[in-house]
Amino acid sequence: MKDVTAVQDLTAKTTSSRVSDTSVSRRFLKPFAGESLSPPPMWLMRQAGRYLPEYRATRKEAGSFLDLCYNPKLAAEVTLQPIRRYGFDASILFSDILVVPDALGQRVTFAEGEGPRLQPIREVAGLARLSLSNAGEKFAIVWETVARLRQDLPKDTALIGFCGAPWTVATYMVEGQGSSDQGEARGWAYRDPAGFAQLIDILTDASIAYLPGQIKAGADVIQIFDSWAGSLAENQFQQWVVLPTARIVAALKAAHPEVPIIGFPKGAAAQLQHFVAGTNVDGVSCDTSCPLGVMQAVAARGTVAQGNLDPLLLVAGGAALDRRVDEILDAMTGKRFIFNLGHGIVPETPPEHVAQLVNRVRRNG
Ligand code: 1CP
Repeated sequence: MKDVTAVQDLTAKTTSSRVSDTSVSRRFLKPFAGESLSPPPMWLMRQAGRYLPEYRATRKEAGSFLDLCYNPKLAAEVTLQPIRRYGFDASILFSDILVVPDALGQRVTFAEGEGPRLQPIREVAGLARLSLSNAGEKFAIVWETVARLRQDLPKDTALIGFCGAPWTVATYMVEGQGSSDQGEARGWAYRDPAGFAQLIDILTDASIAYLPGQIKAGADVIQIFDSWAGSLAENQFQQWVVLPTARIVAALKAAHPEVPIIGFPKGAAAQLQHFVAGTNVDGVSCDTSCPLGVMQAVAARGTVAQGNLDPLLLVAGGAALDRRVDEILDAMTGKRFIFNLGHGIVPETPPEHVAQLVNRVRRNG
């Protein structure tokens, strides 16, 4: 508890950028107020990234990937790059879900051309390395990026803050890197559920300390990325995905009821209604395998559905891309819907295909 208070003190010191903004009506937020827009608001997961030459240049200037995440000026710059090119309705803070374990004391590195690397934590004794009381300094750097963005973004562009969901962040902390089946984390959760719950609780508390600082600095919406939710059995999904996410949502809603929260339980389309009911999120991001009928059903029950174009269609481009965009729009127009991909843009994506997509969604081409 003492840990959380220390970070909350820091949050209180963050200058609020929200106050001057309340009169601006951002179209991105309208589906959350029950309005369906045509064309729908749009943004793309990983809209800042290696597919853009200007990102590659800034990334080089910054040094390592985490140096970029912890440099408010350059992190804000790469956040703005896709907004300048494509005029998306929302921008997403440039950072990473692994900033949280790094801030807690489990140092993260990104080897060039490879994914993240962490010294794995495989049992309760390893949790002693983690401390929320020291995390505030790194969180504050991210909050500064958000505050800069709120100043520099066009006034009608929404700003999305985010964190990784406890389950997904835990998988990286336990594996020490990305993995195809999250086997080490699932194994620990079965072998020693009480010990694994301590890790999940630490991450839930950290998210509850981290996200309000993003909101106070100017984030209009929060997205919680649970990229590996789909690897869990039904009862494990309830315990490690639904309950911790519900605790984060309840804490944010108590302090900031006006800020919509989007969940992204990737790979869990069959549990989507259950996820929405159990967590109280305002929107769900739907992966590529989620049937449009499921997205329609979610939207019909009053939750915003976001998604779900295949990022590989954005590599392919051409008529196949146009056809699928039209199918998604035909299914979702008139509903509470935000156009997005089912997962992040891949580095091979030609930037002109993104322009083609934007024109198609906005019915300009
Ligand atoms: O420049 C580079 O080489 C790094 C590539 C990169 C980028 C652009 C990484 C490393 N992270 C990011 C940015 C990022 N990551 C954002 C920024 C905002 C935007 O969308 O534009 C966000 C929201 C994330 C979130 C994130 N990081 C997730 C959840 C979403 C998802 O993609 O599933 C995950 C799982 C990560 C971990 C991560 N960070 C980076 C990589 C390569 C990975 C995946 C590792 C693996 O293979 O498991």
